[in-house]
Amino acid sequence: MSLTAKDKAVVKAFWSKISGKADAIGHEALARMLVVYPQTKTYFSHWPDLSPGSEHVKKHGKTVMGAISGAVEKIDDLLGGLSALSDLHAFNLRVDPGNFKILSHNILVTLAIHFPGEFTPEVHVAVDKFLAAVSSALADKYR
Ligand code: HNI
Repeated sequence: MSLTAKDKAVVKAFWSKISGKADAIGHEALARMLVVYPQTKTYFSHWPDLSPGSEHVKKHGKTVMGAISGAVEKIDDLLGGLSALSDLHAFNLRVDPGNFKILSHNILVTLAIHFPGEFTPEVHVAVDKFLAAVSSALADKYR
């Protein structure tokens, strides 16, 4: 299910509206993932505090959203653009790729809550497809 030119335009337009809140969205999405899907905590056991609002969760939420905003810019070449990050998650971090879907879901929920007016059905479909494409690019090195 690849992104159409229309999907890409919709994602870019939506992202330009939310980018000012990207850090907060990233923090909330990551915090939600850790609370609602506690099995994801195993990857972050080296952090002293995994609760919402903690320093590491805030900082990492910002990092993850920064990478996703970067992916919006590289939307025409997600495989190339996310290749180094895929290597890192596959070989160093050894994150089970099923978790990408879980984080994507939490990002989608957080966006819908914070931007009820902008989160139209059209935006929902395009952003869902985009996050699935990002996840698939991140999982590309798992073989
Ligand atoms: Ni992920 C580190 C981006 C999903 C576990 N991750 C990063 C970094 C980026 C990043 C950027 C920092 C890299 C660096 O230091 O060079 N991660 C992303 C993106 C997604 C994602 C864009 C999906 C949309 N990561 C996940 C998931 C998990 C995950 C689903 C586990 C559940 N990531 C990690 C861990 C680290 C990490 C663990 C290292 C964190 C640390 O502080 O040690």
